[in-house]
Order: sequence, then structure tokens, then C-alpha cells
Amino acid sequence: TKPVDAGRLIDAIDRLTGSEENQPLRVLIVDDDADFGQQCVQSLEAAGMIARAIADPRETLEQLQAFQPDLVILDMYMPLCNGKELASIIRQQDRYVALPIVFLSAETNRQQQQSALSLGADDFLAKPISPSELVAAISARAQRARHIRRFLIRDSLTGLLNHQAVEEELAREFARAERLNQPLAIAIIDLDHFKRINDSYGHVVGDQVLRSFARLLQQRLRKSDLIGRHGGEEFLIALPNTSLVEARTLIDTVRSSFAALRHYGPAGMFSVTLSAGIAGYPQHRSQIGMMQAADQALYQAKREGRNRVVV
Ligand code: GH3
Ligand code: MG
Ligand code: MG
Ligand code: MG
Repeated sequence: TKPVDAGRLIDAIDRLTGSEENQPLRVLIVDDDADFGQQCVQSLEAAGMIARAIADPRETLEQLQAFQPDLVILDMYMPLCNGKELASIIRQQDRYVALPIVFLSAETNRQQQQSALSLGADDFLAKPISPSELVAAISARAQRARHIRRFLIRDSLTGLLNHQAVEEELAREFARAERLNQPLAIAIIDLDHFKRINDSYGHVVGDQVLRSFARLLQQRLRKSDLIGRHGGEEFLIALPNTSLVEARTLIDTVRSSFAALRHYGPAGMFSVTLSAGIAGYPQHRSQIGMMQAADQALYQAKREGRNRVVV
């Protein structure tokens, strides 16, 4: 047996206790009045949230990416870019469909307020606003948005990231690896002869196998690792700051643990194996190239007899 990696163990416990959900709500404020922005930050942080204010609306998309807020508060009138235009730009992006946008402005003209709402904003709050009014107006909305986001990015069978979410997160990790000049490894994992499992034991049992594999991944990988269900019985893993050699060792442990699991079918116990292909940055300098290399390695693992990991 291998020594236990304490970091991985703590991450796995964190994951199981669901601490992600209990993290403070995050709010981004875009207002050209930097003092007002800071007041909002203080009011929200006094209520236990994490808030960030920016005065330059041109930084909004970048900050949405980097800060990952649960809700965004926009000023209506700013030099350079007005709030309504900004709201419609945010709404044009699929990934932000569920992000609540709340205007906070001194605008009292009803028609202006309505036109802001019609562009996809969720609410209109009037300046001046007291700290308690502000907190009351946004906290329930932000909390609900976080729950909805969970549904949007998770696969309902396994609870892992879904196809689109894991690809988006991978793009972020790839960019980060380049920026920090750190290695990044990915693994594409495909369960072996899964059609036979379904044919022999039925879909319900097949689904149970997929769930138990997902649980095994969650127990073995770190919170900072990405785990996605990429397709039916295919999974995509990304391991930040991990070399190909380390990735191979880790995924091979996952492989042998999974092969040792016993599943229960109508006609007794059975086991399932997996094949995996690994590739990484900087060996591959584009995300597409890296994915293709992992795919080819997976194909080779299948060809060479399955139940193996190929780099
Ligand atoms: P190989 O070792 O070459 O990967 O063989 P395979 O049978 O796993 O490959 P193939 O791609 O031919 O079949 C994949 C099967 O996975 C097809 C489908 O029946 C099954 N599958 C895909 N998604 C699900 C799912 O959500 N639930 C269940 N139970 N089965 C699924
Ligand atoms: Mg303003
Ligand atoms: Mg398969
Ligand atoms: Mg497959």
C-alpha cells in the first residue's frame, strides 16, 4: 500500500463535508465612484460576505472570471461604458445566464429603470441605500443563484462537473499553468466494456457503477483537481501543478482501486475496469493538442488490452 498524502486526505474530507456550499457569498460591485464602491464592500463584508469593488467597468468580464461572484451590482451611469450596455454584454454569455445582476443607481426615472430590467437585470435598487437594506436586498438572491449554478454545472447522475463546465474550467487551468509556468496533467478515463455491463446487468446497475466510480474519484483527488463526466462512461480529470509521472502514479492507483471494487448485480458480484490516457502541459502547448494526445493515449490503452494507464 502507498503512504497517505495528508493534503489529499484533508481535501477529500472537505469535499465530503460539503464545505464548498458553506463558503461566504461573493459579490462584485461595479461603480465609477470608488468611495461608494468601498462603502458597499464594507457593508457586505460586515454581513459575512466577500465583496470586491471595481471603478473601471472595462474590467468587469475579467473580474467575473477571476473573482467568480454569486451576484454583481452595477452602477447605471459610468464614464466609458454605461451599466445597461454592461448588463446586456454579461447576459450574452451562456456561462452567466444565472448570474443575478442588480442595478444600484440614483436614477429615479421609471422608464430608465424598466429599460435596465428589460436588458436582463434582476432588480433595481435606489441610491442612497443603508447597509442593512443592501444586505437584505441581495443575500437571498445570491444564495439562490449559487444553488442554481450548482445545478447548471453538475452532472445529475454523479454530481461531478458536466461536460461544458469541465471544459471551461480546464481552459482556466490551462491559462493558469501557462501564466505561472507550472505543469498541468489531464487524464481521460473510459470504463471498459461498459456496454456489456449494461447488457448483462441492466442500466440501473450500470448507473450505480458510474456513481461509485465518481465517489472513488472524489475521495482520491484533491479539491483543486477538476473531475468531470465528459460523456456517458468517460471522465475528464485535470490535475494542476502535477507532472506526467505524478499523474500516472495517481491515476494508476485510481485504476487499481476501481478494479478491486465489487459491484452487486442481479446475478451476484462483478467488477469493472477502466482505461486512461494521460497528457499534459508543457509537453503539449495547446489545450486541443493536449486533449488529442490524451485521447490517443486512451485509444492505445484500449488497444493494448484495457485496464491500464498510458502516457
Ligand atoms: P470500451 O472498453 O471499448 O470502452 O467498450 P464500451 O462498451 O465501454 O464502449 P462503447 O462506447 O461501445 O459503449 C459505452 C456504453 O456506455 C454505451 C452505453 O450503453 C453506456 N453508457 C453511456 N452512458 C451511460 C449511462 O449514463 N448509464 C449507463 N448505465 N450506461 C451508459
Ligand atoms: Mg456613476
Ligand atoms: Mg467504454
Ligand atoms: Mg466511451
